[in-house]
Amino acid sequence: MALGPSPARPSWGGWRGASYNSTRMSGPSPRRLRLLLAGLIAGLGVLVTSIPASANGLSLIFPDPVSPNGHRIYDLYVYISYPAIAIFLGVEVGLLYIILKFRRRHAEHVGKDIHGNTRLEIVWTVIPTIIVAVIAVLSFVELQRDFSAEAANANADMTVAVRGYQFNWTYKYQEPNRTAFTVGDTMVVPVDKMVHMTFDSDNVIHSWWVPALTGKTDSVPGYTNQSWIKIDKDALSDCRGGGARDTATGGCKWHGECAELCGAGHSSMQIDVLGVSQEQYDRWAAAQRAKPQDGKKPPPSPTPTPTPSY
Ligand SMILES: [Cu+2]
Repeated sequence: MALGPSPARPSWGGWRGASYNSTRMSGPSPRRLRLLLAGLIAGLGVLVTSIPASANGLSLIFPDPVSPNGHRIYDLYVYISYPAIAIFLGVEVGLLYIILKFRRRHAEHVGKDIHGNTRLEIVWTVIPTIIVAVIAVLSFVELQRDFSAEAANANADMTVAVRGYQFNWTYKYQEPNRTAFTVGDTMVVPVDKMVHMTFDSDNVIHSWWVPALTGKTDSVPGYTNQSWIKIDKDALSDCRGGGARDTATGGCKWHGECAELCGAGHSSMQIDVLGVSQEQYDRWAAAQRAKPQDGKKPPPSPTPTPTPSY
């Protein structure tokens, strides 16, 4: 079968032509961009307002701290986060403004080249460097203040040695002139007492974190990290900071989790700290001392069966 002459292939300029190019260059209409911007802002608003409502203490916003070092970490979080949010919004709004204002309106339009503008390049290098340096200094000061051995040991009323296992925690209580004892499950401490804490691990790296009390502290095999807590006395009145009332003791229980992925049972490494009055604590500690201490590992918490992903 004879094929006729193939139709002439339209040239770029002819087939799509000027009308295509002008449509393409003009981009979305300002109305559509305004709608997009409104949608973005609304979405961001919903996200931000829904964060504090998250249950189970799993919130992107820190709970109200109930220990002085928790307060300082909270303050540091605010000092860093609020300017970061302001910078983020400033950059995004500036970006949208520039996209709208300086968009390519005509196919022939060639924008001004700003490559090689030394002054501009110095400014956008120096400003972020200063910001990162300020964050580093503030963070380092806080680490020295609350996580150094000296700070953690200062005026300690008692020491609790926290040890991570796969997948559980134990707490060894050491008080001056008292018999030491070890418990698993809940860590019980008297409020308004300086509790020095040490952290190590039996196996892999874990991280002990109760956001209302103190920062994440890694428990590392063969190495001892240190921190401390001193739960505010008046925190027992309202269990603030996401605490739950413990009806048996009248104390408050603050919740946390292992913050270092440590194996298949990582999600089961929950943490509970029960703050009680000194009298309640003395009663509880006497009962623990009366129990036989066999020095064994705690029973492992249930380990989820790893399921292969396909
Ligand atoms: Cu862990």
